[in-house]
Amino acid sequence: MGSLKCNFDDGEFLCDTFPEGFIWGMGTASYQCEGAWDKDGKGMNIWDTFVRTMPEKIQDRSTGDVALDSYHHYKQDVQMLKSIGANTYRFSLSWARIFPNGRPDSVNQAGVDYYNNLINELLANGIQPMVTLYHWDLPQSLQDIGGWLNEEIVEIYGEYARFCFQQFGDRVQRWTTINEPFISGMMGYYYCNFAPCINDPEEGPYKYVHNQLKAHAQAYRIYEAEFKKKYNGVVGISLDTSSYFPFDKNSPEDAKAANRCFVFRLGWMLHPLYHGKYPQEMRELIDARSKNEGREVSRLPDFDDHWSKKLKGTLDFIGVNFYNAELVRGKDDGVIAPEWGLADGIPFFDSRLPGWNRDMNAYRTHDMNWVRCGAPWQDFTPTGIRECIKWISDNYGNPTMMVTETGCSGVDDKINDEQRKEFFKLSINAVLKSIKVDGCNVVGYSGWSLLDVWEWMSGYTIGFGIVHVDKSSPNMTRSLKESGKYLGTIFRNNGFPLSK
Ligand code: GBH
Repeated sequence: MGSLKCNFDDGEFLCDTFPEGFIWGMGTASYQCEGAWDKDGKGMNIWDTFVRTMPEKIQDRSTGDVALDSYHHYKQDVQMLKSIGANTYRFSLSWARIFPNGRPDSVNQAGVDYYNNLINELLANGIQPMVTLYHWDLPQSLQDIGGWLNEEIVEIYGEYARFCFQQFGDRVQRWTTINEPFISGMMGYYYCNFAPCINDPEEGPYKYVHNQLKAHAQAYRIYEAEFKKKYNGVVGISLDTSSYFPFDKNSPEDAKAANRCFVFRLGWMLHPLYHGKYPQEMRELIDARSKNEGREVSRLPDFDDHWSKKLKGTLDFIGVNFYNAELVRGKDDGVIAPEWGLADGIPFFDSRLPGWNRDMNAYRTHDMNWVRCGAPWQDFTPTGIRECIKWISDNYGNPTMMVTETGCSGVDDKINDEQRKEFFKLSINAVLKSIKVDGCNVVGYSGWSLLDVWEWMSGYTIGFGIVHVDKSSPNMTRSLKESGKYLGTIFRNNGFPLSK
């Protein structure tokens, strides 16, 4: 194994290795890679429905029906992981493949077998499975009763989680309950470009996240009471965030506004999971606005005593998903770049939109000089992850964290993906500094994504993979990109040791 040459030229690159036992991996999600949407008894989920009822919402009108057909080619995926020296694979379970109607009475043995086979194949190759229970593909029959806005979902999700712990818990040590409540809530209920596409921008995301937090706690408590002693695994959640920097470094107002963005993005979830209630700053701002709007009840719900207690202390680790840095102003003085990150023509980051965006009273923009990645919403800001990790550490007592996603979008993704290679180099070095310089407790790094998976509303127009998949070849041939080869060197070296 050749060592990486450390580059001292910029005086900033840190040559050092990660703590022993560091977790290295890459991730995928069921709907984005499995395909086999109607095979072997799988039930419909909200994405199966969405791509059929609103095909125009997907940029290239593609679907995840076949995707990369990991359902039939998972062994190739495992070999790719092995070839880069990964010790972990982060993947999600398709709820409707396990319970076609969302509930235990409908259990589909073929679905359970598929995940058993995948898990066993991983372990046979020295790779630990890390399972996401929910990465956005809700069974359609649960959406039919109101989905995440119906409180009943909390119990039902708990039953699903219990079943998965029972079936796979003897071999799966690391679980995340839910992937990115913020993104899925905002895209599904605010911008309406994700399933289930229900337009309720002012209240929808708040209700959605509220029930997801309860569902998380429900699953955590079930694991704690029924499985922890036996299996001694860990349960966390994956939270998405941008890094928020003050636009003007000398402006205390901008600094406060940047902090408020972190509170609204991460504190929204972390405060209930640590303290049993939403952050005070959020509470006050949203309560006041709701009142001004003539509402009798705040748009931000509340937890009763029972739930407050149940929520508190339900994180063994925090999964951090990071894609973007943003600059924040305390005042709207016209510096917002209106063309930035368009979602259906609506600037995704526009702080003037109602609901969450406006509630937080901060004006977000980017630097026009930043290099861009492939997706219109992504600037090339890999080192920004350090800021997020530090914010969590400073505000929640330096908890155990793991990077569960970060990556670089590309267009016409090539085997020779120089920008992505550079992204991972700088990103992983930033995480190394989080540990070695900032003293943060980061135990692992799982990049996004293993394969060029189907990218939701962008279809196949952009990719994040370190593995290219030839979708026209009969066995969906996987080949490692340059970024993947490079990651392999980092993984095997456990970082960036000084070259001898
Ligand atoms: C993650 O989402 C997901 O967990 C993962 O499934 C996904 O493949 C990956 O990131 C890459 O997107 O076009 O302006 O509406 C979080 C990140 C979701 C953020 C899509 C940007 C589109 C912004 N992204 N979103 S916009």
